[in-house]
Amino acid sequence: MVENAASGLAAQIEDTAPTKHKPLLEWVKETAELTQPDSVYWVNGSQEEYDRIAQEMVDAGSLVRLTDPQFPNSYAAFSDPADVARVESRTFICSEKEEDAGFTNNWKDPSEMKAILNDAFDGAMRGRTMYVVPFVMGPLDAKDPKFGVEITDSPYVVLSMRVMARVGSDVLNKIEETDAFFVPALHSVGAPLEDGQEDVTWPSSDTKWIVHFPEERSIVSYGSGYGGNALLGKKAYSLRIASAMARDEGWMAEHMLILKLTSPEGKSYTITGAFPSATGKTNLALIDPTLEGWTAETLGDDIAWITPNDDNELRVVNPEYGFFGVAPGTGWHTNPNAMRAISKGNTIFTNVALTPEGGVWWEGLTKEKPAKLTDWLGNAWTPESATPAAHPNSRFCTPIDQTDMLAEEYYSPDGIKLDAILFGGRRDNAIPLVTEARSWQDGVFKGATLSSAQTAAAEGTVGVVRRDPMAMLPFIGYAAGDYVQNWLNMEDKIGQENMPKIFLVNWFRRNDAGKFSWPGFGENSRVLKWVVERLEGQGQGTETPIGVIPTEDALDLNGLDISEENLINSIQFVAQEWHDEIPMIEEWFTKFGDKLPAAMTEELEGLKERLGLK
Ligand code: GTP
Ligand code: SPV
Ligand code: MN
Repeated sequence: MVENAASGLAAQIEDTAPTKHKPLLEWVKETAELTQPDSVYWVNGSQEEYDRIAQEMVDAGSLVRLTDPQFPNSYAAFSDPADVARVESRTFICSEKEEDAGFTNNWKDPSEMKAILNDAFDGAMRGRTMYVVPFVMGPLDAKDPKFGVEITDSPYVVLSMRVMARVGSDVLNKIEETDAFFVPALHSVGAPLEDGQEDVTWPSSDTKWIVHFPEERSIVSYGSGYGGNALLGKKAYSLRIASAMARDEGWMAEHMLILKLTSPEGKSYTITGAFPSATGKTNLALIDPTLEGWTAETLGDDIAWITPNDDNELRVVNPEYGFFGVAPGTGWHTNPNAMRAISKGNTIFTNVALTPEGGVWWEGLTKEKPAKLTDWLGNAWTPESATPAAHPNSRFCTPIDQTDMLAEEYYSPDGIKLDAILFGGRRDNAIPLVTEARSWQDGVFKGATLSSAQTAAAEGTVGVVRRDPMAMLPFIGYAAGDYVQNWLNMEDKIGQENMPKIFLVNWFRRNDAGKFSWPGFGENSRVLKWVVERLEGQGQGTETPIGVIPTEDALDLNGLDISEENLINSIQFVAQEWHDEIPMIEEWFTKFGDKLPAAMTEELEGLKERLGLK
């Protein structure tokens, strides 16, 4: 019976598919035969379609339409409490050889993994609709557009993908016209419905697999509906698969925000920032500078594709189309630009709390806590409740063009010239507020040894410090040593004198009272100003063993209310803290084995010497 239904479906696909692209049709048919959905639907990307799918979800009880006029045409979704973040322990890079996945990734033999996935996907979409979502990461008119097609049985994923990526008929037509390669990205929540079985609001499976085949450039994800596990254009494609493409083609796919900053003199600079998950990219990307006369425009808050060109420039493009931002901590007082974008509507919130007015709330949205809420688990909540109202990894998903500060270069397939790169960690100590790297190679060393306290963006213990190279630990699609080498190679491509300057930053140092000593958010513009001054060959600094840090009076502190103690605690270099770091870095480097580039050992030895440790 099932077989009949499945072969009927294959015929239906053949007759009704809006494309003749052979490999795509074959893959869709094969997938339908394996997963046995009730029906197949090709996503065209229209507003009408988005509204209809959202309405179907509202009718089914799996999406809440917000009625508070502060959030027009917006929805809230609530996940299964066991499906709230990326699952790094279930994320795999299945290269042919284990050594090519490297020590930062889980690995399984590709054919072994395919057998497992084949079993998991057998009948996995029973009782559900299989959606086919054609998408492109980056502008459709790029020289070499990076296409993908996500097959998913989650309407939530369909709606979110339409916000986060360019999807639909235009993309499909271009794939067909140019007979383009596309990355097949197969996703199921892994919760088939038997005849008459009632659905739950957030179907998912206890078993989760987030799998990448970097050599054949394909993705398979099973069991989760959340964020990077399921919106496969994002981390799976634009970082893990794209980083492998980038290594082969001589560019870089990075976990970075992209910010265009214009000084009072009218000079513009582009700065990217690689900070680990939930460590401040969206906030810096949307910064509202507190310094008079400085203008910030954004190009992206999470992913940057960086390509050397023939004019010896690094050009940077954001492949995404929306923001998937951490909700907690986002408010009018911390991130007004994000709030303005969200308030235009068309936003999908996940795992936030609901207000009695039919709006949303999360910790940090307002300074005052509302008297009454329904928390993300559906329970009544008051300020006296012991648990947070919103999940710490709750998110807003908003179209990028809703921000008033979007730079026009966002739309350019050639992107924008890159001038400076920030590496940032969440550290109570060790990393000063800002340090200028001594060279590109030293900057790569700073990136390769970047450390940060873990956050709620992935499973694991929040607060534990781990090394997170270039903020890419969970996203490098191949061996980490080769990845570091790819960074070093950029200098050979465009020349030492043309390299962006690299800076190490930390907004999260704590004082003796355990409080953040630097106010952060809009005040980070003071650090950006110093960065720009250094690019212009100005800006006072003190030479330290790790690089140049600003002198106390080099930072523009005009109008800033900060105690002397907090200022010093923020910007200082403490030799002892780096003496303590060295053994940790040495241990970290042993993990790279013989893939560790010699340049990294050279930098480590140089640092030890400058610290007086040898
Ligand atoms: P992902 O989307 O997971 O990659 O995160 P992200 O790097 O974009 O982090 P985001 O900007 O969303 O910030 C995460 C958390 O850090 C939020 O709760 C912010 O309020 C907080 N945060 C961001 N910038 C600052 C800052 O300058 N100082 C302090 N103290 N907190 C900050
Ligand atoms: C991150 O974890 O870095 C995110 C959220 O940006 S997710 O899309 O879930 O990866
Ligand atoms: Mn991220």
